[in-house]
Amino acid sequence: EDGYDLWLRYQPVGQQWRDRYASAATQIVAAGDSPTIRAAASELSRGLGGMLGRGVATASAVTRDGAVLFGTPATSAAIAALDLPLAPLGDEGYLIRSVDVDGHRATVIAANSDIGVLYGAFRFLKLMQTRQPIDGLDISDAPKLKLRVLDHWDNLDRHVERGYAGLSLWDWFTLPQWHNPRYTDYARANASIGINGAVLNNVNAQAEILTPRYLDKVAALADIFRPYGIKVYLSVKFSAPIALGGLKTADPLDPKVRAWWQAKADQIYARVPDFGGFLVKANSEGQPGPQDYHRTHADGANMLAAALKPHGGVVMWRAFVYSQHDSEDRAKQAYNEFKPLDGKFADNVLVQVKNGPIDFQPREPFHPLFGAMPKTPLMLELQVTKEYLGFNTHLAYLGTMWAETLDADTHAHGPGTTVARLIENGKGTGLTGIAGVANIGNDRNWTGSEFDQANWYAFGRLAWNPQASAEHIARDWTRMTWSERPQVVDTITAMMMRSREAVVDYMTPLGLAHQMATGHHHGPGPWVSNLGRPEWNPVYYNRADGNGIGFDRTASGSDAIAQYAPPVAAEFGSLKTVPDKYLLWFHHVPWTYRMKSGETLWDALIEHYDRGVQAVAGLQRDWASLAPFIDKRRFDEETAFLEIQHQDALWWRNASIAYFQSKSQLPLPAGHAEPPHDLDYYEAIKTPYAPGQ
Ligand code: BDP
Repeated sequence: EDGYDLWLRYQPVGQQWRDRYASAATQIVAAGDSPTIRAAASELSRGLGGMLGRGVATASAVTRDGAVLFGTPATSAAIAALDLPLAPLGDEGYLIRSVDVDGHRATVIAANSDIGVLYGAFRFLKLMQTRQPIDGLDISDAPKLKLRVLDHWDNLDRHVERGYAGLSLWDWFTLPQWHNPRYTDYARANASIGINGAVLNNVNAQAEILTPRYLDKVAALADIFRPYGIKVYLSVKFSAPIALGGLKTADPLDPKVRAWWQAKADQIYARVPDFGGFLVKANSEGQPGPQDYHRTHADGANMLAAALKPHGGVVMWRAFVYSQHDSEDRAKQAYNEFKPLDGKFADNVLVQVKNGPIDFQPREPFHPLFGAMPKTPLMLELQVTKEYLGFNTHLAYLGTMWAETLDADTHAHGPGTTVARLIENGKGTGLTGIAGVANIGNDRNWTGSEFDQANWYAFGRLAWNPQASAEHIARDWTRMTWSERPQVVDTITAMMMRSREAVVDYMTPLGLAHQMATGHHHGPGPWVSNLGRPEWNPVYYNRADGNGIGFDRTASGSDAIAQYAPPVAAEFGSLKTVPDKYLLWFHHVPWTYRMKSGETLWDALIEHYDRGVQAVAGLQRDWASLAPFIDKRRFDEETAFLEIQHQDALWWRNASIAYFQSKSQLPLPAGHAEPPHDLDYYEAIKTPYAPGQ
């Protein structure tokens, strides 16, 4: 096994399950022959055939016990006759039920739309992949969010920004003629977890993607993805009217600029009638935007929205902004720029907000814009690729991290206003969504490591249901990816569940953030202070000095805390109630500050670093115990990656302690080893060709 099959391996089930399943899957009966229904039929053939170890017959009607009938009431009189309660399932939901059809025992997979049927087919297969019964079924499900989108930060030369899994999957050079079968497998994998959109190119966009030559290539991908319910979207460069259209300005209120975008949208929809829309990074990190013309983000977004509106497209406008002139506290800037614009966006605009106020750190409190824009649909942006969590080699299951954000209580409209509930609310537009920055490339195993597949998987599952349990998701993924053996499932699930906390502990414990080395963000750099803008430097975030450490975001400091609803501000703002995990995010405290546990901050900090390193050693031990049960190639790769992670964790621990000790001048608590080298040694370590920059 080389990981190519992801969680869709469909390996033969053990004898006891084969006996149970075989009689409930004797015949595949497709109602309809659209490309989507054909995709469902082919997936069921592949999945049932693989798991049962024999081909399963196809038929045009139910003629024996154990038939699997799938379609919509519109395409099948047999399904219509069952009079199933499909109305509440919307456009994408499905129902799976054990029924009687023409006197035969059957399973029906039904939906209002073909794509719902395909999702149902994958769910039916998952029941078997996770060894659930498939008789006596009565399941119905529908996604809670409308846009479930992967953002590919892929450049046209196939370099992937923050990508650790090879080159871009999109081979622009051979498109539109060559349809690499991988494009279809990508679509299958996404459909299996309900992802229904893909932004094909980097948010740091190249204008050329909008030229007819590239739009033809985009259209080819859209055609391949369409049967799987996946719409394509593009990141656009705000200055494209200048770069491509020869205009003198990209001012969103200029009629020529507006006409250019309208014509461009028309040109796109002529090729891709169901094109999803635009994703925009504007006035952030050097990207052009409406503020270049003294216009607002709303002016910019609404111009693009107007161009897309006649065709049904949407604008996903990013709130990830920070600018040179306001660097007092970078964490405050998105809120400051966007909150005043609440209510000013067109009804086909979503504002896309990262989970935390800084930038995809191993841990951040939730972004204060959640709850602060009651009139604007907010789309949550997560980073599936592990830019700040050890690239592809560190084992860090992000399901727990995302659940932490989704479950966070903003108190915006009283207690229980979690981020999940906020993003499920389209504010009257019907628009809801979530985006994940993809971790996918052309590596054989797609994501650069086996365990990073779990993050793609978990993103899809949480996009479908933001209130799903990260642990259930990990367990399902493990069963499908590794083994049905309980020992393997329990061990791997437990490893995954504690993995992200380990990364937080060895990289940025107790609310520290942005301590990574310059540019590539690989390895520690807590001492870095030489970068052009203050908020690019780790010292800006840790503020360590002879007295103490941490960023004061209370009223005595930047007062970022005031951007949260009063109960949250009160909790995080008080040293008595702030959770330890956010202590240094919100407070600057002396090295000798007494933690709730009674120990000093200094001692607690050291303990966290060591706990992180020990946790990785624990992952290694657990993994080693699974050697007899895991195929050799995948086992060996993960063994090596865990060793890399262990060395990196030690490096993080030693370098961070060496730096902070140079400030605190305190001895390490008993039982904790001094870093083996001095600070100069760690500062001199460079990783010049680290991937993903
Ligand atoms: C940061 C990345 C950078 C992205 C930026 C963004 O380092 O490569 O361009 O986010 O989200 O995390 O726009």
